[in-house]
Amino acid sequence: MTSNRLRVALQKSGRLAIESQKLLKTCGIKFNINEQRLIVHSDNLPIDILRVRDDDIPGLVMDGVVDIGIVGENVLVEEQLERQIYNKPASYTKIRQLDFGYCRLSLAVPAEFDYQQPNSLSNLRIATTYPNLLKQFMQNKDIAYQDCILKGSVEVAPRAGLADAICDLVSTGATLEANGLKETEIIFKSKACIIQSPATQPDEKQLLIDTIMSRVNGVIQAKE
Ligand code: PRT
Ligand code: ZN
Repeated sequence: MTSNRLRVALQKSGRLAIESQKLLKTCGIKFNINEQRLIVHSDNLPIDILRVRDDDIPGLVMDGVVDIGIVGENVLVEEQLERQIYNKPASYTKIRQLDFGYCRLSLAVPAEFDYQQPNSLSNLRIATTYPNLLKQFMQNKDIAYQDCILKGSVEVAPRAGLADAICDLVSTGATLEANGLKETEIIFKSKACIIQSPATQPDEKQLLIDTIMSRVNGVIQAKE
């Protein structure tokens, strides 16, 4: 399935959606989002924008279904680790780090938990949406644990009796506090980035990517 148009994957809605659209628009790519539509054609350049769940973006890039994507490094590295287990295509090129989507993946425990070091979690159950990043951290420290993989509501897992601790994204820390949890260890720092597929072939597409990237660099430098 090759197309001469550059395919760009963005988060449809959520924390990265508005900033991602704004960045492309500031780079001179004209388009109008129709909430109902998955694909949006640019009005002035040979670019198609695909609006998807953020979790699908790394795989679409790694499989060469789209040329570039904007996604959080947390989702990107988690998907890469997952694909490596199953020998699926897992390569990409990070062509730009962006200045939004800042967060950290952290371990957190109930406020009354006597936490000294990661070892304090030995043989306990940890709820997370990021099992592979958690596994990488715990294996590096040689700590045995069990996981409880949840797609949402991770922060309520300890109170609900599903887990002893959690490994979840944190930005201000307000969600942890509201759930009686304390952050004990940062295991991964993340921000949004632009990734490119190893499969992007025709020269015209690469030229267009280079043009967009030089505009992105200009936009970001102007803000600094
Ligand atoms: O529907 P879709 O699957 O596309 O979206 P999503 O619900 O999976 O993701 P979304 O939109 O919530 O987040 C998209 C990306 O934004 C994440 O993958 C991160 O890269 C980045 N990001 C930045 C965050 C946060 N900050 C963040 N605070 N993603 C999630 N959170 C959540 C966190 O999970 C926790 O529930 O916010 C809560 C904590 O926030 P604080 O401020 O209370 O600490
Ligand atoms: Zn998601």
